[in-house]
Amino acid sequence: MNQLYVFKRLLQYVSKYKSKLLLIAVLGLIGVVFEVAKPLPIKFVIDNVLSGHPLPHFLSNLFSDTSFIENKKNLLYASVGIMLFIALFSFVFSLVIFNLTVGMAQRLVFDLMIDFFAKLQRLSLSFYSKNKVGDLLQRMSGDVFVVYFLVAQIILPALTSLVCLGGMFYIMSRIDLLLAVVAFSVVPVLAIVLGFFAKPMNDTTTVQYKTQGSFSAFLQQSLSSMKIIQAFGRESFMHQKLKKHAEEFGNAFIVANRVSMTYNQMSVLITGIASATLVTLGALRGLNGTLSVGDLFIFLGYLTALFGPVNSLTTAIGAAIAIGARGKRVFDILDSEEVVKENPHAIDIKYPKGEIEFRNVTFGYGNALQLPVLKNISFKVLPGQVVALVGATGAGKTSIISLLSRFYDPWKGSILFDGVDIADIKLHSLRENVSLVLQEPFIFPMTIVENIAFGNPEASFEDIVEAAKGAQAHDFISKLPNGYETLISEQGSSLSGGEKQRIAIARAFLKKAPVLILDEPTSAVDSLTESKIFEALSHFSKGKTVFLISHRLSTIKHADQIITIKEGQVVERGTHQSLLDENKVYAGLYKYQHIT
Ligand code: DCP
Ligand code: MG
Repeated sequence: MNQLYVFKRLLQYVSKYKSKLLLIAVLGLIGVVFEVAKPLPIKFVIDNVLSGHPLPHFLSNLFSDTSFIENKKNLLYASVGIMLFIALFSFVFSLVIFNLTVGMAQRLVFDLMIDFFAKLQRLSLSFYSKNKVGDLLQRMSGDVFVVYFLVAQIILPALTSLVCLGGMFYIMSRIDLLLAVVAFSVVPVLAIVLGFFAKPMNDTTTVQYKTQGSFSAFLQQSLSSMKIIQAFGRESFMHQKLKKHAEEFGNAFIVANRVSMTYNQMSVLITGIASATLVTLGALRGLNGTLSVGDLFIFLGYLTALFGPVNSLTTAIGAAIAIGARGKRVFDILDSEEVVKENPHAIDIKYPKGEIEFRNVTFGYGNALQLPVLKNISFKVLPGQVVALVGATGAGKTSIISLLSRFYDPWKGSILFDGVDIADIKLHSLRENVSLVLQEPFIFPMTIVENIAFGNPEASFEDIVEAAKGAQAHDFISKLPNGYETLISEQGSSLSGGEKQRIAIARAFLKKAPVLILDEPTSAVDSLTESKIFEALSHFSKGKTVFLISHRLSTIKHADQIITIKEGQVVERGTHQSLLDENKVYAGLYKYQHIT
């Protein structure tokens, strides 16, 4: 992805605000007229008031009664009046332009952020195993501002500077062509210097934003694992690591800034040399009488004023280079491939029944060259059946249900929901029909009510309480100071592991989906509470297809179907009794649990 591509993409965002940009540009150009006109009244004061030269004809012709302008004081007041008028108007104009620009640029950043977040929500879990949250955070909260800089530091300043330089050149060349050409000869010299600096500036800023991203990523990871760091007493180890990241970022920052600073200072030096040349030439012309003092004054005035637009042009170019590097970080994500893609002809599940079939599914988390985690898995579950997946840790149980919710796509084979390949079902529709309780329950930093109703925001309070009762969560929730309105702190740290699990179960109970998946939902609760939850489960799951993963085999005895997974393969299927009769893997596991 190159710089031009980044600009093309950014301009697509800007084009939404074309008319506003045009308005700002027009106002900016009017502002330029004031800017260019600023030194002119002083020329009148010097040449026509103080030195007594007559006014130029085009001005004196404006007055029918010449006695007014023949009075020097009147002329002085008029010139000063014009100066004040210009000052006042440029003040008002810059305020208006600034407000319009900032407002528009802020909208642009907002647009880009929203798209970025929407994309993040579409990207599959394999993306998140490759990209660090902290780095993504940096891209979304920092790097998206490129679009702001594009408008506020590049497009508008470059445009007004160019026009301003054009206007100055016109007036200067009217006074003295040669001097004007000398003044403007800085422009090609600056271009050559820029050509020399462009690549190093791009390279060093790229490194700067990359190291900044890994710094944020490290910081985010440490902050969210502070408990483990403290528990293991590894503060100084983490401190060293942070220092290393901070140093890398700091060094990259210094190098990048040193390069752009050198570039900026070289531009200042070059314009400085040009000024010195001009002052010499101009003064010499003044001495031999070719230039009036007023003209010389205008010339010198423009010369200092020339710095402004020339500097904002060079800054704009420097900013453009930095934007290329930062914008790439944004569009790398916005353009990254959605591994779990929605088929354009995908359908909605209209009348879900909840029949699930795995057909020769092979899957792994890496690429197809690595070893698969699931090998040739096939089974069928009828609507309303309870199916239990059992097997040793790492056998692949969680992987199977992750495929069913389409967090990942299988390498080979297919998964069918009511006879339709889930790859042909809209992601939203598929997930709407599957309720999930994950092995590691996730609790949002919101109130308990919001957490339980997360999958069914329209649920009534009575339904929420009923689900909580079923999940054996009602009692402990009622004892909390604010009951159902209690706000859970970040990462749910104010709840115990078992309490979090019960809230996650209540959430799944409340979501009216025909397929319910429970991945070790009760691993952190005591056996009495567990048996109560399973009693409620049979009430809440009436008519639903239930996938149950549990290491405590006593909880799955009544399943309609038990599937034993070993090293990613289905090794046996049947009911509790038939598998005991077969006396193979399941029977072995069950007997072991019963003896101990
Ligand atoms: N695996 C992986 N990348 C992931 C998740 C898992 O490489 N993001 C690997 C680790 C295991 C294998 O896949 O070797 C199967 O993992 P599962 O989580 O599917 O295993 P189980 O759910 O059966 O294990 P447990 O009972 O411990 O939950
Ligand atoms: Mg698991």
